[in-house]
Amino acid sequence: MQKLLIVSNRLPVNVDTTGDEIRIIPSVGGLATGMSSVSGSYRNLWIGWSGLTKGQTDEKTEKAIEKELIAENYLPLHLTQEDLDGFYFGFSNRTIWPLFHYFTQYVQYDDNDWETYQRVNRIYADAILSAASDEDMIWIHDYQLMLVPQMVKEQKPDMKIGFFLHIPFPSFEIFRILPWRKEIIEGLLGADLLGFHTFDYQRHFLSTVRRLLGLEVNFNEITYGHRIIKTDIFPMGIDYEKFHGAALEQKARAVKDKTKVQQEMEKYILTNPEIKLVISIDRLDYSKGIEKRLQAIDYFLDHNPEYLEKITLIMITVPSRSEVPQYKQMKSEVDELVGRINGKFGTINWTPIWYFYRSFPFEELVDLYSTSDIALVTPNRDGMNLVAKEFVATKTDKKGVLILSEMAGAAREMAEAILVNPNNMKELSDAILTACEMGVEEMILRNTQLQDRLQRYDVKKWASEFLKALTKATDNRPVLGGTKITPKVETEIITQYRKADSRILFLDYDGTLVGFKNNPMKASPDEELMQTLEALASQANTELVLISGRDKETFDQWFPGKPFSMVTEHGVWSKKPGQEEWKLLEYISSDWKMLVRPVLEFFADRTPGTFIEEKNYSLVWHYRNTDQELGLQRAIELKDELNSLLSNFNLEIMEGNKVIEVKNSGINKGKAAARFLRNREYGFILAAGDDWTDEYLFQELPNETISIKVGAAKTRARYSYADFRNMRNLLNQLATE
Ligand code: GDG
Repeated sequence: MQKLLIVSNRLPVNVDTTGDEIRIIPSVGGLATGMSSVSGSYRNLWIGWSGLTKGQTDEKTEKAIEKELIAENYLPLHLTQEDLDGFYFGFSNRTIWPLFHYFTQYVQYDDNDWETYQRVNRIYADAILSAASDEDMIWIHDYQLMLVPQMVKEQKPDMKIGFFLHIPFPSFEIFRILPWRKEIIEGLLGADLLGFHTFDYQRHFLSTVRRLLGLEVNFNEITYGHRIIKTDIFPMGIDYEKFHGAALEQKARAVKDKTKVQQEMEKYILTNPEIKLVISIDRLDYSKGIEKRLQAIDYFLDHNPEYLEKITLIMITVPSRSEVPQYKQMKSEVDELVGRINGKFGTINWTPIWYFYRSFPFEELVDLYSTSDIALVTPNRDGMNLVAKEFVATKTDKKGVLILSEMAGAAREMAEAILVNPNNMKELSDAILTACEMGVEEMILRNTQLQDRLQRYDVKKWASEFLKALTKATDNRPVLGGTKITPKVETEIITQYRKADSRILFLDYDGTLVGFKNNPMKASPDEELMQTLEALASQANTELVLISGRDKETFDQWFPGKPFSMVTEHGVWSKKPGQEEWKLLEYISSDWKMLVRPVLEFFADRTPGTFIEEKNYSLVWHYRNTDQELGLQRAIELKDELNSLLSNFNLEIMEGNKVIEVKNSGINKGKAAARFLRNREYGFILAAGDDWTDEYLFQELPNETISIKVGAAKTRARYSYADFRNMRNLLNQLATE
């Protein structure tokens, strides 16, 4: 049976070693529920930190804990206090968490933390590699483990790897601040499927990939070397039945069987029948907007004195990451604010805020939700926010109002809530007033729709949808271009080459033999390449043809008197070894340039970083050096404009790698190459190219040609390589006959 490996920072269990026996207590978070719901189809294994640090217990106990955990399908990782400090409290929670929640003022850049983050991510990756086989599915969770996908993919390219980010992915303008931004993105791109809560996070991620790595993105797919990586939106749901069911069951209980919290609340309501209970539950975290929420209550009471003694905020803040300085500071700020408001408005009979700094057991949590009239969920930023969803799920009579921040991912699906900007004090206060005065009919209408959706798309559905998408993304892994050249295929090509009595190689230049440079003139051949080309061309019965879109002047400058043929401007000119002059292969006119040049100039002028290159028979607009998104957008506009302008001319608009070239039609590399094959038989023909213009070459040459596409894209070529380095490696091998 196929295994599903779930990997998260922490295992969803608490290990209790205080008694005589080791007790494994499962924590009942949403993730664990979602995972257990899909476990029927797989053999599950959950990998994560056990919650105990190395040395916290003696070795014997550590072994015993490990045994117990493994028996329950948990693979515990052993982290030291130092690991945790750098990896968890450090890089994860002092760098990534504030950055991804737009708290740039809190972001700490610490090389040691980064080192530890990499080292600990490696521990997780190694655990996966040791526990999984090729056909298994790996689902990695969250911001603590962003390097793990790539670390695993490197070793096991066929493993099916999914990654889900539980927190927001920030806009590129924020993300680019990070010194290790490339490493993080490359780490994530090891996954086959990347999941986000909302469209915005996905959009930010794709834009980052495009801008930072210049990768091709089509809709929600990223082309990365030979691979296509999918991204998609999976808004995490809750265990609806569990919350709704518990609320129903607890309500039906006799008073004496109710929880203590419930009994107290009911007593309070009895003596204060007009009271509105407002619930607020979060981890104590600056992203949750707790201070602003308190200020809004202050503002509300100031401006709506009729609600004095008629509204109570039950505020639960759950201790969290108390080793991170900002959390400590926030704790004292919240303590002080609560004290001030209670001191300012409180009476003998009434305390405006009931404040708890601890967590509550599940049953009490459900009672707090279901008995409150209003939930105030106003984070500054929140990946999703499950509290908002849980509150609605417990409203078995559909009475209750959710006030929800627009900045929570949940707001995207919960339009029937009162949506607020958490920074707008007046709006927040007005929302509290609206909630207090909302009629029952309207509440029922809103909650019916909200509940329908929560019930349909619950956490089980979330988990199964993700896994379905991961299976789909990996089962028919799209093969881009031709067959990937494996070492075995490479050996076969080399053998064929050595056996052949006459051979010809057609090689494109830019992107095929050298990488792209911001300035095309800087892409001149290096020493090593020159030696390879000369060595190949000097072999007996071997013809080498450089076939490029470059102009002849550049090639003359770079390759003076070299022993190989050159074809320039996509087939307009050709020059054989030993010849002094270039030969015009096709007679053509370039009168059309007068018309096209001003259009290209107009685009170059309003797109910073782009420029025009003029060749004898073509004009080229280069947009590699501009902002990736702007460049693509302008390229679409330009093609549009040229198409309408040129319909009466015999011209062609060619899209190359970050270039748009206008040239006379009917001239192409394929036609030029075919001339070399006239009147001659070759036992071995190889053609390699990286862009669209090389497709003519692949199309025109005989079927037995070893055609190689360099880079990933649709192609007619038989084979493909990830990049120019692989191509050079093959040529080097051919050259050392
Ligand atoms: C991250 C993202 C995203 C809270 N107090 C008690 C208690 N809780 C439970 C709630 C809820 C969970 O904790 C909190 O989940 P949130 O979604 O609100 O927030 P984060 O912890 O920040 O989670 C977030 C989430 O991941 C999932 O992807 O939504 O945006 O930041 O389930 O019920 N549970 C109990 N007692 C408490 O006192 N029993």
